Amino acid sequence: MPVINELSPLTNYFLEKEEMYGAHNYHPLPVVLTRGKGVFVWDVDDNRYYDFLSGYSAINQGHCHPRIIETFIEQAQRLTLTSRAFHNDVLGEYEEFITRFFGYDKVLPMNTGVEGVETALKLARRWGYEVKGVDKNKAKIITCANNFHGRTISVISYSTDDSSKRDFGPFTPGFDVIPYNDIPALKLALEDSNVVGFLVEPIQGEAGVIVPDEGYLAAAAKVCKDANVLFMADEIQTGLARTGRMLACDHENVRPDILILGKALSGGTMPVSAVLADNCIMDTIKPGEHGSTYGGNPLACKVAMTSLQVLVDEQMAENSLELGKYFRQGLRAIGHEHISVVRGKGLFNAIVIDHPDKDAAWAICLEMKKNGLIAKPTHGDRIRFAPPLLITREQTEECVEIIRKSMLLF
Ligand code: IF1
Repeated sequence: MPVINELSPLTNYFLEKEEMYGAHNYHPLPVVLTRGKGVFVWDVDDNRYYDFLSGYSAINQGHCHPRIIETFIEQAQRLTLTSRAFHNDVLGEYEEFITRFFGYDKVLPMNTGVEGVETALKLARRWGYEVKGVDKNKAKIITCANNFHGRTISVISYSTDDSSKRDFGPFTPGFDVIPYNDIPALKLALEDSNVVGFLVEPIQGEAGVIVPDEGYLAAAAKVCKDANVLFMADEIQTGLARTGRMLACDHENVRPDILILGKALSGGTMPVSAVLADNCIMDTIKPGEHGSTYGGNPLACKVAMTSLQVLVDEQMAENSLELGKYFRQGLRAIGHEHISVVRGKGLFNAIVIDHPDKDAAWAICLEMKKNGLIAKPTHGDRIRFAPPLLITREQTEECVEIIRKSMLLF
């Protein structure tokens, strides 16, 4: 890999190691981070950056939040894993906490987000056969074009993004894809009595923060209810205060039949995911029919409780809602000819770069890095902006100025 001249020897040292010994399954921004605190991260040359990706919204509470880290250290020195072969004195406390927090009968704890999605798919199918009465192995789940729900083979089976699925076949059957933000298309799809679930991102993240029309989620939930189909919300990226409410579904007072959480559920410390549902769905799973080695481990449970409590105690949803509006106003005020779209909800935003140079978004991210803000393009021309939710008004203002200054060169 050519050494990029303007990078320091120390930065190149780490880049070259990854190049030599690591799978090339990512193309990261050329920055090597070594420390994080709140909205800031520092690279190995002690340059400070605003983190405008927040670990793809896994770090909503800010890097190394003191209360979350304190909980982590305390539990890590006591008991980290029992497996589910035995009980422990944390799991039940966590299950009660999170089910009351979100208003569901039960939770099934997992680890990564995609494991949460796979769990939700299994629950929907199992409910379909045992409660709805769909013929065995005929269950169908509806998903949306331009979705991102993770990278397992079943989940990419319904991806419409070639880079996520090319040459990974054969794929898992039982999924239909309809256009996002299209109620008539959903109604039509639900005419099939074998449909057991509709899996949807309240805002499509990887697609470039695609916000559906006002009322889409509520209308989709109603169409599903009328068709006896489970409304399954993937709030792994949109949830946990990111969009200005605890859940993106809260903006439309929609209560998903199956709620899938991940990422910031641990404040960026470790993979923690959760699937919440009521008994009529969750009780279709019997002992020994689903699980994972680390699912519901005491360390994850303690960290998740503190991570959720911090969101509430520090009013991060309210801050996200208010500063998200302020941030979008600032971006629009830049009035740059090549910023064709500014969109988002709360502090979950993106801009679309309309520029003759197809690599302009990447170059803009490199320029923003030089000016102290790190973000990364998605799908070439979209730059996602998602800072930790404890950012202040003054910091938001400073970041708009960094973006404006960086755009001057384009
Ligand atoms: C990557 C972005 C991608 C997610 C939603 C489930 C998952 C994700 C809505 C799976 C994960 C991550 C994965 C990471 C980059 C990032 C991402 F949208 F956030 F930007 F890829 F699309 N549902 N999103 O966003 O959760 O298994 O990763 O814990 O794979 O490159 P996971």
